[in-house]
Amino acid sequence: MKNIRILSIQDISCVGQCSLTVALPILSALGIETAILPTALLSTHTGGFKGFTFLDLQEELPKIHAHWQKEGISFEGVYTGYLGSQKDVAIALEIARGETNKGPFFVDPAFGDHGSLYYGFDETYVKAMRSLAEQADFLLPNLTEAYALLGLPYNPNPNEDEIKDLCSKLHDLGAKTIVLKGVGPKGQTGIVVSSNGRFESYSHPRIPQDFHGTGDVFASVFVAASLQGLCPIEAGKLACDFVCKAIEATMNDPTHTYGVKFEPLLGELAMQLKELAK
Ligand code: PXL
Repeated sequence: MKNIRILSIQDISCVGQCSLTVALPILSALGIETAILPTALLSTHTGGFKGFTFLDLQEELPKIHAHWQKEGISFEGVYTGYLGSQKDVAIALEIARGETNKGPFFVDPAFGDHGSLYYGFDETYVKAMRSLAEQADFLLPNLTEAYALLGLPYNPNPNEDEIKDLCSKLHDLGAKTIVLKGVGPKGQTGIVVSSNGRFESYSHPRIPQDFHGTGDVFASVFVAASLQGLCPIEAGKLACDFVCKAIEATMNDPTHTYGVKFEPLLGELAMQLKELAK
């Protein structure tokens, strides 16, 4: 497995198994050294908990970046997720498309699901996120985010032609490879990968239970597997299957409703990726 250093720009939700508390263990287990740029500090994620705290770290970000530039620190990829504010998005873009990033730019828009935006986000944030999507080498939206990025009404069940059209419009924005999540035939869910005129898909039976942070688990596995040399559909399959296993490991535990219990599965995932990346 390759020894690679990337930067992940996301919030820290102290409790809740999402964003950096998911990205760090997964990327590390899969052999990727992961530097972080935390955009905000929250007591928990914003879904399912009441009265969470939120400290915006945006004043700190340019100072951290300036220090890295002075030290000549750079990365072999940048992966962004939930950021928090429009200003964070602008800074993330500057870093991802400047000298600090020598590798691919992975963008998980991470601003909505099931046809709605996450708490605290509005059209202005979506518009800012569009500027990241335009520059993405890999864009990983769910259906909600894909439609919102394009300013189109949400359709939870697009047919194949509509999915192709959606991907083509996202390419028109500028995104190179698109991994559209949450699509599949009836009773199934999965991904569609659209890249260089090729269109591939993967689906599996849909588990009828939702957990927070599964998008972050998917993105983290996808980023690591891609950097370890897997093609997008193979990286996507690995990520889909891992999310399913993590959901299955969590769904019978009524005390664990905030995220998925992915940690005990990381050893097996690392071995799987090592085999696939040979
Ligand atoms: O999993 C995405 C995510 C990340 N960070 C925070 C969130 C969410 C989703 O709700 O609230 C703070």
